[in-house]
Amino acid sequence: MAVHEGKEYGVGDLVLLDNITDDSVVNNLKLRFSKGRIYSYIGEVVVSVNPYKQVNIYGQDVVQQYKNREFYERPPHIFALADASYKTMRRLNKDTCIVISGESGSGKTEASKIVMRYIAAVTNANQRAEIERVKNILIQSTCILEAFGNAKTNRNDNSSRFGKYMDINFDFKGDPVGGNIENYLLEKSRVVLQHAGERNFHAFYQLLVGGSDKLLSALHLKRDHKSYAYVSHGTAHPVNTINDKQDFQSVGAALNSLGLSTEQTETIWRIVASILHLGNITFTKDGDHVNVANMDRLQSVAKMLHISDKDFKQALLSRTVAARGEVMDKPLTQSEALYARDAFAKAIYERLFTWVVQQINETLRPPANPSASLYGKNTVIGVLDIYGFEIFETNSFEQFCINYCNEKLQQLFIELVLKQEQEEYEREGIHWTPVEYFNNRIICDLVEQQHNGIIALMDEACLNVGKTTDQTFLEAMDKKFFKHGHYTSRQTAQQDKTLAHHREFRIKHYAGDVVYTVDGFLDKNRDPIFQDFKRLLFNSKDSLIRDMWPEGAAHKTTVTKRPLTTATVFKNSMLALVQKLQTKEPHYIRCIKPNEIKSPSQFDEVRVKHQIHYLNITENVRVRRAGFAYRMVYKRFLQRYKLICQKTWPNFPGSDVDGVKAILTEHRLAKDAAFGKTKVFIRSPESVHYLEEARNKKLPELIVLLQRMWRGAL
Ligand code: AD9
Ligand code: MG
Repeated sequence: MAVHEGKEYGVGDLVLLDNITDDSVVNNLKLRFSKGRIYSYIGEVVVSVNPYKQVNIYGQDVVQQYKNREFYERPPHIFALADASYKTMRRLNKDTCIVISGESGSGKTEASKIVMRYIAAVTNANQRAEIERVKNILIQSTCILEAFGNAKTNRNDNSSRFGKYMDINFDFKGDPVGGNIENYLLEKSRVVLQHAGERNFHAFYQLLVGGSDKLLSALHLKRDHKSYAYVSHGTAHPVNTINDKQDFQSVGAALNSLGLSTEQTETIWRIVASILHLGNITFTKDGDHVNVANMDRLQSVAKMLHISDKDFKQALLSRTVAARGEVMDKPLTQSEALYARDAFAKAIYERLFTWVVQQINETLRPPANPSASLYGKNTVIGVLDIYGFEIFETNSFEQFCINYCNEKLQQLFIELVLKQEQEEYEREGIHWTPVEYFNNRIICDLVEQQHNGIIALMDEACLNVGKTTDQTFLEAMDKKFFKHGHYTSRQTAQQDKTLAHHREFRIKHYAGDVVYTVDGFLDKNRDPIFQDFKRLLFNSKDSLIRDMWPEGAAHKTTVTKRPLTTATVFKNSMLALVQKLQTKEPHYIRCIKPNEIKSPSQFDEVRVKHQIHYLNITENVRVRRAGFAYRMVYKRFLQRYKLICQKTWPNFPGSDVDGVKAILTEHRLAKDAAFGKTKVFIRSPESVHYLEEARNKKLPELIVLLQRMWRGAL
């Protein structure tokens, strides 16, 4: 078994550990990490440790070593998982998905790109032009999505600030013919505010650093990012691991490959520029009268968005209120005007992001393929790459959503891995005893339960505009979750010194305790954007901007239905996602972050142990082993080990299962095995080691024998 690369590399498959504990798992991963082996298996689950350096293991030569091979034939690698997912899809004509999880900075997005590159490398043997186009867009789209949806955070220089699920559609020949991206909740508050050490979305800096002088002048921009409030809060620019100039070029090329016109690309950068200008608009106050302090900024924004200065000014300073068919303008206070400005900036950016995703989807829309039904349906591989679990110094509504999303994925993993395993034993008629593990369903329920969960309480609070505040929402939660084992607030735990003040609550997540600051929760959940802004953008002279805001067509007196809250939309999209993943054959990549300092050489055992623990890695190994460390279909087992048994070498005349039994009996291992319907199950890793060693000993003899035969033949 190639998984055994030699003792100095530890075990490639963690189920082969002699003693399964968190410590032994950590030690094994540490040993492998120190030898540049960043991947390990738990059966068919890949455990990936972020190397924090370029590793030369993704080339075309390596692709060839994994193409069309079985999982255990080569040392652990993501390529094997990508290949298994692809093979399952082709052989069984079944949709598959690859679920990548792990905390922020553990390597999920990189893993998803490696999967995509592998799929691109092993398909389209006939060089069909249309397939090449699709592959090119699949690869290029990541660079666009990262520009607009990723940012430097204190955890990761290229942190995904949105969730992404990508379906790749294949035709009956197994070539990619299209795809679709679903994006989840972009962290748009970053557009207007970044914490110390962080940046806004990459696109802003790419434009300022990489845009030509001509472009910047057309956009009324100065190159110095410090001139713009929205990109200088975090004071983290430039980042030494990021080349904004080069990235700007790549994004331009990628946008081009989508088939966007020069005008459309120009509109994208004009929108980005408009946000930079917006952030510099300030307001003066004269008595009750609020005015714009710097009209030149306002004019720049209007010019970028092709809207009228006058209407824009009015939308910034007042708000249309419609009551009983009457329409009137209500002036905003200075702080309301600032709030409106920021809400406007966030909304424009979010729409731009959604529009970009839509363009990618348009170009990837799979063709209706009449021939597919003749040969079986078009099949899909889904790749899920979300924002990882995160704990910051201050955690807000966004972290609450991100961490809830991670809870959902953990829940899916627990259910499916356990279910799959159970099903396998049942299918094969093997008796097994379930393994104990922590089920995080209780935390998912705390957040999402209808009427009784945190999101339901938040929505209820949002209904009572004016009456409820973040503080009263917190009190309502305290009352409701007083006895909940995974919820603590300052009020419910007066003694608790870790909650610094009265505006915080704590959730005991599967991956650790997170203290959330309740400030802003209700506002972010309601997420209001005034009708006036929508109308303003709908009336833009730029048809693309106009198309982005169709709801601006509504008349002033139209009372629009209250939209669903942000958290509810997010919750619904998570439920739909989980449902979708459940219909597919899942493959898992579990990513581990080896240290907090992005070092290629440091392996922080405490941090890794914590991740091993909450990812249920050790339980996963135990479940996988639930008595049996190893399993293989009879035919393959016979092929692999027939050389170590006199009865089976060189050929066994009987059935595969009898051949396997003959091998195990000759080596006195039959008692350590169970015989399922299609597979042999072996209980202890020692037996597998023993078989492998016997095979390794025999191989040189065979080679000598073969050489003799050769010479004889010559
Ligand atoms: V977050 O939840 O989006 O904040 P990710 O996606 O888990 O996070 P990411 O893939 O962005 O983490 O990895 C973080 C950084 O680690 C990358 O920018 C690389 O510098 C580094 N990395 C991760 N995986 C690899 C790899 N296989 N080879 C080389 C890697 N570098
Ligand atoms: Mg990521």
